[in-house]
Amino acid sequence: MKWWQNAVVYQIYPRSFQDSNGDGLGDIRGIIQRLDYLEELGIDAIWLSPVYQSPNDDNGYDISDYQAIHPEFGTMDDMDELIEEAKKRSIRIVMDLVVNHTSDEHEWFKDAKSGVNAKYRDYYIWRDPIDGEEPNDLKSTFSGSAWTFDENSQQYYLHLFSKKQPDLNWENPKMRQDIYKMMNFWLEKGIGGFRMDVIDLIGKVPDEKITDKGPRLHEFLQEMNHETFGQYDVMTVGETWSATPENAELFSGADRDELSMVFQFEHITLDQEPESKWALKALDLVELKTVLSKWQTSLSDSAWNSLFWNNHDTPRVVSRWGNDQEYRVESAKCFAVLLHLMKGTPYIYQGEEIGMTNRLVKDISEVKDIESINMYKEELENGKHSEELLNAINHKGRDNARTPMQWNDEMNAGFSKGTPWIAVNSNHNEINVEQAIADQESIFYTYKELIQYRKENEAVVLGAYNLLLPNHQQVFAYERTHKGNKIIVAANLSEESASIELPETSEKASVRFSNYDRKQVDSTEWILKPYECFVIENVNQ
Ligand code: TEU
Ligand code: CA
Repeated sequence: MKWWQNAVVYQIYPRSFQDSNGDGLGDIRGIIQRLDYLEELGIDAIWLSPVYQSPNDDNGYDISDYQAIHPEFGTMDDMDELIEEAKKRSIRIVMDLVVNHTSDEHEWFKDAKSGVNAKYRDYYIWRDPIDGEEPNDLKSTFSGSAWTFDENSQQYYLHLFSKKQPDLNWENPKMRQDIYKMMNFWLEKGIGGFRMDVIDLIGKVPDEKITDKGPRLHEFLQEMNHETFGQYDVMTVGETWSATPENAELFSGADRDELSMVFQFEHITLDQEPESKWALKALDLVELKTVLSKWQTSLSDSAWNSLFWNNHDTPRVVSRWGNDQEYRVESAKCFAVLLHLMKGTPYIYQGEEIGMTNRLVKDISEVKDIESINMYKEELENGKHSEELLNAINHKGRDNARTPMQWNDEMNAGFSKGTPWIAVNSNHNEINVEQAIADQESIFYTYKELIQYRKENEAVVLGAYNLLLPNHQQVFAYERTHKGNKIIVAANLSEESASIELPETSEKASVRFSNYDRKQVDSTEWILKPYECFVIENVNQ
């Protein structure tokens, strides 16, 4: 078994985690100060969102120097100390690799823009206008065309994200070798691996409007593996919005020499219409159970699942699919138990472990995220009303995940002694780490116990998964079986009580992780309270 198969990964969005010097921005020294907290939680690795040199057009996902630390986050010495201090606590640092695009302020692009014969011109994707227009109707994820005209050379360049994030040309072998050199610079520092930003886009064929699943994608990933991380005992996780169980085998099969695992997003898109995430649709629990169960059962033993509800791009799950008012604690524990007892590597997004919630905005002036701001502008011009757009942003905007980590009930939730770059959620008085640590019944201790449980129970890591009650509209229940040892996991994801039937259990069966006061297993007819979850162990001992 690889270390990352029974590991739990904690994602830090550094800008919002802990500010150590009072400038209102989280930083690396702030993370070092909080390593004891993460050791207490029991996580094995930190996925660190970008801390590199960047103009912050997309909060660091627009990199202008891959081998320099943004001064707002600190110095390379701070980064080396973070890797060292984390290692002392058996925590690996997994860096964010953003190589589908650079910033337009990267030296390569500054050179490329200087003219058609520039040394780095072909590191990017340039095309002549067609009939005086963009080469085709490829769209940017951040609204508008994916092509921007460069007056100087009278050509368009491609950017699937903001115009300050020009796409790299992966057809260029010299460009690829420069990326591999950079990756080896980081691997030689002893990092634990890479999370790879939109990595399924590097095989794009723009002239045929192919963006994901391009013809050379797996060739590039195998080359990258052989030239860099394949020589280390590290973890790689690809962000692949196009993943299906079929291609996940190609990305993560043990014999593929590609990645350890991928983030698939099929469950994340269940509460939207096909056209966009902003077109809201109510989640259908049966669909959620079907999709997640498909991923649990269709990957072969040689491939591997990642498991997540949240990241820095998604609204917070307790607000999105739970109940962040009356049943906030109960529903947050339901999502923790459901995710952490599945097969795969679980990811915890900062604040998820204390049940942090979305933060509502009343006006677009409060919004920081380029994706939301560009959508608002574009849709306003298309005649949509501001209230409808703000409602969509309050449901799906990425700022929901980026409000500062809530450490205590003091000013700015203990995140910063200065003015935070983004408003702190006013519920930090009740929802914060200090309160959670002091309360044995807090969500924090459910996460801590689940992380420990994974380490002690091979059934959680390797057990076969089987969905129970597939058509129940309120209850998500499944069983895991390994070498005759079976556990049953059940959660009522509704505000009404729910009655279910469960398989016969042995005398020795016992209840674990109950978020109410359920103590024993006493029948096959169960009535679950609103947002009640529990695990039954020794089901058939
Ligand atoms: O996200 C890829 C991406 O497409 C998301 O931005 C998604 O489309 C959007 O959030 C709707 O859910 C990665 C990074 O995670 C994101 O933060 C960056 O903005 C993006 O790539 C560009 O680097
Ligand atoms: Ca700071």
